[in-house]
Amino acid sequence: MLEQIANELENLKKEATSAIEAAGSTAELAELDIKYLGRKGSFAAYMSRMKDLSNEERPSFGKIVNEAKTAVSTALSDRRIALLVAEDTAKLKKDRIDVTLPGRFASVGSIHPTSAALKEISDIFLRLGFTIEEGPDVEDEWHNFDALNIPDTHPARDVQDTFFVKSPKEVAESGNKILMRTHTSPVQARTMEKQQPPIRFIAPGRVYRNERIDASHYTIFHQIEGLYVDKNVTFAQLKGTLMNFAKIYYGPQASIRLRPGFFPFTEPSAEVDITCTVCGGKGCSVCKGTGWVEVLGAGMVHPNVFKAAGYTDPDITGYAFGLGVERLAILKYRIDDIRLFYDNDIRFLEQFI
Ligand code: FA5
Repeated sequence: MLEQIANELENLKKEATSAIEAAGSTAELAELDIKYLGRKGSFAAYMSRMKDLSNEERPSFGKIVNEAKTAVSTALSDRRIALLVAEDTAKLKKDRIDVTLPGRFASVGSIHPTSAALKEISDIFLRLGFTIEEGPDVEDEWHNFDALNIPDTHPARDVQDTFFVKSPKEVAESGNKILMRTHTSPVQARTMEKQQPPIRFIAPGRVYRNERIDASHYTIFHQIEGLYVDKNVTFAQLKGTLMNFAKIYYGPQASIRLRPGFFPFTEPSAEVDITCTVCGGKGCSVCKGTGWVEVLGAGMVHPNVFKAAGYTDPDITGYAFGLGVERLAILKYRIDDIRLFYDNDIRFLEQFI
């Protein structure tokens, strides 16, 4: 009897171990575990036959069953380890991340150089005691020209230089031409209309000119107007303010040069140059070999401008200036073409992150 059971168990062990060897997944293995070693499994069924054996046979029977069970249990855990390793390897292979691949670049926005320059320049004048005023981009003829002592015959009023907005019919009806402001100076007229001296402000903004585009001229650009009106304001104060500004914006080595100029709304007037920062004043293509670049116009407020604003006090004087923001930024960042500010070429803009 014992011998027969031993044979049967040997066969069961062989059957179980070969089924275990053939199992292709840990799930399949779990089923075999239940089938052979489970509470109602094949080996458990054998234990119930213990009662049919004599007392002498029982220890040997127990030994044979345990050996067979241990063999099957070892086969199960060996196969389980092998399958787990194989499954893990397959998963790793499937989900493999190549850490040597270049990362996907998430582009972040950057401040446009014009905005950066507008803010930096404005901040300097705010620190020097100026406030900020604003005026409309779509302007009327009175504020852009008449109030600034720019006569009807002035070439700036020509359609060649100015973008007019209203049709000739609308103009005939209203009697006032509407245009895109050609400079920020109309903010002078608008502010003086509503405020009495002392006045000290800057007016940053966009201006429009109907002119030929080249490396230093564009049809849309930005200016910052400055106006200081009080009793006994002097030309020396104007010069000092502009010199201060140049040194703060470009560094202590920067200098300014004033040349006689003409603007109908200032008298005397000056064209203001700044040391060419590209060549340090030695002469290069940006400064056309002169060592200086013209960046702004300035002067003492013309009496006719005060008259148009209704200022009558004879002790009132004032200075005004209008600087070209892109021209200043060109010098600061050593950019050789104003068109780059408007092309929106990402390779250019990325350099200002
Ligand atoms: C004026 O526009 C005067 N309103 C400035 C002024 C204000 C003078 C107050 C006196 C008192 P002008 O046309 O020169 O002046 O322009 C001033 C600055 O704007 C120039 O020095 C230059 O830096 C810039 N600028 C002029 N035209 C262009 C253009 N087409 N593209 C880019 N920048 C320009």
